[in-house]
Amino acid sequence: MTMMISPDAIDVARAPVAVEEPRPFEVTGPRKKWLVVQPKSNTPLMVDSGKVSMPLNLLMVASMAQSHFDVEFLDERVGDKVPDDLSHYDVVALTSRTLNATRAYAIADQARAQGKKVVLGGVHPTMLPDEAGQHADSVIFGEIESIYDQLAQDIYQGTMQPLYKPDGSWKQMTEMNRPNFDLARRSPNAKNYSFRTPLLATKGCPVGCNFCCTPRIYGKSFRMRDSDRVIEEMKYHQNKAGKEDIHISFMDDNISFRPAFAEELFNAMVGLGVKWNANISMNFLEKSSFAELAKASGCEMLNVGFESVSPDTIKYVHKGSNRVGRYDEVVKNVHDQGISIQGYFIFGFDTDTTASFQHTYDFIMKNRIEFPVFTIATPFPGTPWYEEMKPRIEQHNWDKYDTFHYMYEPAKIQREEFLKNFIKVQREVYSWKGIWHRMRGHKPDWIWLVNIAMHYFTRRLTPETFL
Ligand code: B12
Ligand code: SF4
Repeated sequence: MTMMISPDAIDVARAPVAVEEPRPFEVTGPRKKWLVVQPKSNTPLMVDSGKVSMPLNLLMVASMAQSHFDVEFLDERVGDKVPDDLSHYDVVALTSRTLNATRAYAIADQARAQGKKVVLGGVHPTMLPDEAGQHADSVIFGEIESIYDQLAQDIYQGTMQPLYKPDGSWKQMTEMNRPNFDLARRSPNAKNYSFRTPLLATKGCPVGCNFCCTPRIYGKSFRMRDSDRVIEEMKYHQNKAGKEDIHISFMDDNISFRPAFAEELFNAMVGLGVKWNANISMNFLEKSSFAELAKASGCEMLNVGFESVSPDTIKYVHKGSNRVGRYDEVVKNVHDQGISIQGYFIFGFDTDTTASFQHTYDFIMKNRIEFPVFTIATPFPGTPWYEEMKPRIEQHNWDKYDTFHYMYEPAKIQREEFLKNFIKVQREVYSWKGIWHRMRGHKPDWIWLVNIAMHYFTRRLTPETFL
């Protein structure tokens, strides 16, 4: 029996449990070959261009598959090409978010036309397994770790099932091994990966925002690795890079959800010499001591989902972790430690009015947010919010589900007015004057470069960009 945890058994999950493990499945004949692909989206915007982050989710899939299969890894976003002739492979395994689902399906159809077995996983197939099932032999719900043994065995025995879905429980993260980054690094296009090393310490976020896929996939579960395993992984990457000063990007949904774990991990990182950034819940930053510990452990930037400066909108999206009245204090706590903020702001909820743009602009300028990101409210398929908004949604092409396209008309702003203001707020925040106001005194680093790139990008925006 594989060790599984139920969502409510979080603390138990970290304790050693003595169970009799089954003999792992062993390959007796020739090893089958997997082609593992990260498809590039067809979105016209910046999302998949420039330096991209190494896809940790797919590397975990590929690393796991290596125990039973020969694996080749391709990432279309860096310039790797999927061959027309797939005769070399037995299985084509693809990951997909909504914005690259169309491309993932095209590759899947190509593979199946050549008689290959296709496995589809990732957020979009998880949210829409029936749709994905039309292009795949097997769809994986959630993560590969929780169903891998069965999948590997079924592929060899020719008994692949249409859907692999753990029955309400997920595998412990304490068993998670370090993914094999060499699978991606050996690509001739690997120079197009960002210098940041993706790493995972926890998974899940039970906050329950209605626009987010995470609670729909992982429910109320929040799992943690052993902090010493995370530190070991950081040291491995330091050794590999031949220097201490590496940049880690945590891929966690919300690294601070269990404060005691975050504190344990960050304390263990003090003195290690890494720099890091992570998604984090604002309520945790209301205490100045957390920002102090984050700084001591090497934090250079926190990714904060402010989402909106309107309490009505925060209520509308069910983001219980955000208290608008505490925003200024949270920013101050972070900035007092010299940590930068990548702040996410969403426009287009039914609670928004034209004034929301001005209020957001005022907040950003007053608090000198270094790296503001503006997106358009996007109901992702599979969320209850999508079902609610469905009759009003104007975009039915998955390529446009990149959070930069106009999805529906908000209740209190008409389309023209919305797009005009959406462009205006971005242009003003990223005008030379706006950049100088927010960034003066900030050391010369890549965040300056992002601001300069955003200046030129925002000059090119027109209402049509978002349609
Ligand atoms: C970290 C993160 C990012 C990082 C990604 C870095 C990277 N290296 O991948 C950054 C900041 C760059 C990013 C960008 C964006 N993101 Co993001 N991101 C996340 C986040 C918080 C975690 C993803 C992650 O890597 N988790 C860690 C991995 C190890 O866990 P996992 O994803 O569960 O992976 C397992 C399964 O997915 C499964 N699996 C995955 N693929 C496959 C394939 C096969 C064959 C199999 C068998 C299994 C399998 O096994 C994996 C291993 O355990 C998710 C939330 C979430 N929980 O999904 C949002 C999320 C994926 N992002 C989202 C969005 C919208 C975006 C952006 C469009 C935002 C924007 N406007 O810029 C861009 C799109 C970028 C792109 N080209 O895809 C949405 C996607 C919604 C959707 N339906 O598509 C999510 C779900 C958040 C949300 N709002 O709900 N993101
Ligand atoms: S806090 Fe972030 S990760 Fe958690 S449910 Fe809300 S949007 Fe998703």
